[in-house]
This record gives sequence, C-alpha cells and structure tokens, in this order.
Amino acid sequence: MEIGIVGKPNVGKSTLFNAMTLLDATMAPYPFTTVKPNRGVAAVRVPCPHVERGTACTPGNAACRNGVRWVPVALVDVAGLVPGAHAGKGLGNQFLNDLSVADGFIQVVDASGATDAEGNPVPAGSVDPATEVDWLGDELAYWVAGLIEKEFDRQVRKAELEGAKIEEYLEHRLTGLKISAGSIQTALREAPIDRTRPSRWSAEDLLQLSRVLLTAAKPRSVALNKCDRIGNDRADQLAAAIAPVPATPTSAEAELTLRRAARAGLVTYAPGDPGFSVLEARRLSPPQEKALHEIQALLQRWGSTGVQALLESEVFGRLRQVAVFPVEDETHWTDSRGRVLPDAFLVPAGTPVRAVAYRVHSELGEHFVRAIDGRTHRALAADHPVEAGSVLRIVARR
Ligand SMILES: Nc1nc2c(ncn2[C@@H]2O[C@H](COP(=O)(O)OP(=O)(O)OP(=O)(O)O)[C@@H](O)[C@H]2O)c(=O)[nH]1
Ligand SMILES: [Mg+2]
Repeated sequence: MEIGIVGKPNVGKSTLFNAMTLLDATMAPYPFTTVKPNRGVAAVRVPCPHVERGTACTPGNAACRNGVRWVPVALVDVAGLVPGAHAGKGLGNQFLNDLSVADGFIQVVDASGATDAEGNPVPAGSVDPATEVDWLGDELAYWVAGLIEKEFDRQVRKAELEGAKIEEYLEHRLTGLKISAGSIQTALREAPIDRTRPSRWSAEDLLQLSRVLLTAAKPRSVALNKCDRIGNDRADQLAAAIAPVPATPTSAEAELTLRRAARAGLVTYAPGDPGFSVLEARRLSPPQEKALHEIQALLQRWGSTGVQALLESEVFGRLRQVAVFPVEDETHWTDSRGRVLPDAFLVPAGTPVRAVAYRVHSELGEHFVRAIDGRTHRALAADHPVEAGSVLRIVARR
C-alpha cells in the first residue's frame, strides 16, 4: 500500500510527509523545495487482537501501544505540480512517474489561500484553494493520457486489424500504474467516449477516459492544510466546495512539532490524540513553550491536528483497506518462532484469502490449500473474502 502526496508547490506536502513519517525531508517557504521524491513509512491505527486474548503481542512490523496496532503505509512526497505542468510548466510532469505504484493520493492545499498557483507567497485569502482540486485532477489526467498515447495509434490500428480488444492494450499500458482490468472496464463504460471506435478517439477523448480511470482507480483525499490560519467556518465552506472529494482540515506544522517534541521526551502525544501533556516544562525554551501553547489552542478548536484523521480517511474510507494478522499457529496466534501476532498488513476489504496468502509470501499463494480463521477455527476456501482484523493461518502444500 502506497499513498502519493501531491499538490502545487509550497503548500506543506513535505511537512505533512515529515509529520507522518518523522523523517527529515527538506521543507522551506518557497516553491520547488522538493525535486527528488521522498519516500517513507507512516502508520494507521487498528485494534490489536491481542486485547481479546489478554496475552501480550510481540510486534514485528507494526508497533502496538495500549491495544492499538500501528500498521505501516508507504508514503511518497513529490515535487510541486503547477497548472500546465503537462506542457512543461514548473518542473513539468515527468516526476509523476514516481507515483506510478501509488494506490491513492493525498492532495495538499494551502487552505489559507496565501500561495499562488506557482507556489509563491501572496496575501492570505487571495487564492481560492478549492479550484486546485479540479486543475490538479486535470494534470494527473494529462499524465495518464500521455502514458496511454504512447504507441496508441499503431496499437489501435493493429488491434482493429487483428480484431483484438482495446482493453488488452489499455491493460498492458496501465499495469505499471497498478490500474486493474476492472477499473479499465468501469472507465470504458462510464467515460463519455465511443468505446467501439478507439481509432477515432481524439486527445480530448483520451483525457476524458483518463479522468474517469483516475477516479475509479486512484482515490484522492484533500488536506486543507495550514488550518491554523483559518476559521472553522472557512474550512466547512472549502470542504463543501471540494465535495465529493473528501477534505480534512490539517495543520502539518503542528503535528510535526508535537511528534518531534514527543520523540524528544518533552511531551506525551500520539498521532490523532486530541491533546498532549508536557512532561518536562523546565526543559522547554520560551519559543517552544509559546509554540506548544498555540498548538494547545489549535487542538481545542479543531479536535486534533487532522493529520492522522486525514491519513485514515484515505486508507480506510477511500481505499477501503483492512488489517490482516497472519500467523502460523491458529490456536496461539504465533509464528514459527513463538512470537504472538508478529505482523499486520493492509489489504482491500473483501480480498480473497488466497490473494492474502500471496501477499504474505508468493509461495504460500502458489501452494495455497486453505486458510484457517484464528477466531472460529473454520477452514476458509481460496475465494473467501477477508474481514477486517482477521487472524489467519495459511495452510500450504509443502
Ligand atoms: N502555518 C502553517 N505553515 C505550514 C504548515 N505546513 C507547512 N507549512 C509551511 O509551508 C511552507 C512550505 O512547506 P513544505 O513542506 O516545504 O511545502 P511543499 O508543498 O513540500 O513545497 P515544495 O516541495 O516546494 O513543493 C514551509 O514554510 C512550512 O513551514 C501548516 O500546517 N501551517
Ligand atoms: Mg516539498
């Protein structure tokens, strides 16, 4: 599972990335700070099944705190995109290829309207961030259309001569983008184009198809970032204007400050918490004290920094992911080394258990016999859809 962080320059993409991963990507108050992609790992919260059994777990890939398991999600933060990027504006759109395997996108906007389309600082309120959602969608569509266009004419003529279907060409072109055959079918059905005559598709038709493909295959959520500079009413207005794309007010800066302060042992805070407590007031410098005071007021006003809520709305709401806990012993919920519930990972809700087996190890998928539900001890056939929080033993031929 990977999520791409996109948006115009200077809106706080790298700050959000750092806040979610605790890494140190460069952040600065001017456009095009990020050129090469930043990659890291964030985490989403699920209940840890160890609580049901009353035995402690032995976390491997996903930390467990107070019965909450933090399941990893890969993130990639890229350069800023400007209107006209597909025609070479700004840094162009080549760098979008770094987002090829992203399952979905988080688009960051400067909700305070103090950043123009090229990422330059302007007086607050002079830009309407809601308009960015449309043009950024267009830029993403130009990118996908550009990938389809390569060899399109030749392949379409060949396909029509050989009586092959356009679906096959599209599947071939789009596997690198992790766009499934199902999404291609949906897009061909829903896009306002004549699917029977691909040889007559115009550039605009390809763009329409790409727009629908992206909606079907790469769900997007919006971060109304820098919410520390706007009122709650303004956030509601923006969210209404951006709908049906879901938007969450965030302060990436506040989240980053809190997470770094927690790492330094100055406060207790976990992502998503509605508050924090200062551990060592004596160690705080006056600026730190002032910053924490402001963050306290922010949390009271918004309920949280919004960062964890945004990530989880993308992962669970938009991408419909569920956590699975593979084990080797379905009675004790342990692996071969006796570790209790060592790993957790995310798959789309309803994934067949055999596909889950492939995710654990390709050999387990290839030699799959059945899965066993760790709670009911029932055997599950290959196509049985996985449920949220499943503890699963995969039985495979040796
Ligand atoms: N007030 C406020 N400022 C923020 C917030 N998040 C980021 N910033 C500031 O916005 C500026 C840009 O942040 P970056 O994270 O570098 O933005 P970016 O979108 O990655 O920029 P590029 O890499 O240039 O595209 C920095 O000065 C940040 O401190 C926030 O939540 N509130
Ligand atoms: Mg950046």
